[in-house]
Amino acid sequence: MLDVISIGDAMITMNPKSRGPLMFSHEFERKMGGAELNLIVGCARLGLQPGWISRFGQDGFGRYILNYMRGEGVDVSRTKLLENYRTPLNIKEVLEDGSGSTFYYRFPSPTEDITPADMEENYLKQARVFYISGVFLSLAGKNLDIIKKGIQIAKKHNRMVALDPNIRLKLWSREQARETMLPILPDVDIMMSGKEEADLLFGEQPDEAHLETFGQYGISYVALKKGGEGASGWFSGEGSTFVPPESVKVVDTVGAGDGFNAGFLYSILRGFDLKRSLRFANTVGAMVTGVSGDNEGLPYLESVQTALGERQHIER
Ligand code: KDG
Repeated sequence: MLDVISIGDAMITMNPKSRGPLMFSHEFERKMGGAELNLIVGCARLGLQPGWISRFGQDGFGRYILNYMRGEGVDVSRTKLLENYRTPLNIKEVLEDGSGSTFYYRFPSPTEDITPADMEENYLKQARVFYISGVFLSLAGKNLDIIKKGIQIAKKHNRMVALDPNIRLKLWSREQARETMLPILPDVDIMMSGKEEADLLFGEQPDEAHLETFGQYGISYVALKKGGEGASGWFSGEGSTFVPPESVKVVDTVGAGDGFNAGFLYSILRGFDLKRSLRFANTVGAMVTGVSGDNEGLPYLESVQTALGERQHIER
């Protein structure tokens, strides 16, 4: 039995070793990223059993990602290395003030190889949650049919569907994101959205209004992520609440939302109430920001429990 299954691509991430314009960045650290990859690693580190449907180039980068994910305990039986593709790249620019940009070299994506037939009923029905990220939906129009098949199987077997809109405006427009995602919201059970993404979907409105809008789609568990400003949430039957941010020395915010999602899914699967779920998820997200890289800071369960004061840290 698996806890969470997700589908998406993976990228080798090149992080510049020094700050400044990309044109003058001569040395990079090779890391890896991808919203779904980060989520899957986050779930594994918390002790959930995740499975991943993906494709990589049959090259050293693809092998590195595959071996790493296998080492984290992810079920990689539905991933493939493909001879005709190269593993995508994500090259980062970090300016002196810490702001930055990301440059994708991710097309053709090896995930083009995935078709609805790869959404195997016998596999998907094993997981309690089918996790969808807007990133996979944005890579190709045809990915919507793949996701719809996954949703159909999940619903047939009474599994939960989770969504993070994860809107990347370098990959598609706000209108495309809305047209693609709004129709699937009635099938979503768990929504984890950044405040800015909710604004892109529904127009700018206060947190409470966003929570209510998601609730009107019949979504039972909602989190609205606000980064350094905390998070709001709503559980059907519990109402809404807000939790303040955790204090942390921020090194790199990329991947924090995926970490939050892993913590939120963990909390729902363990039956935590809304406040505890938001606090747990916020803590995981905050811990990601304390380490450079998109997923290196994803914590193991003991570290989260220690940070929450539920476990004592014994140094030696
Ligand atoms: O959520 C973090 C991801 O966005 C990052 O790891 C890679 O930019 C990325 C993407 O598009 O998946």
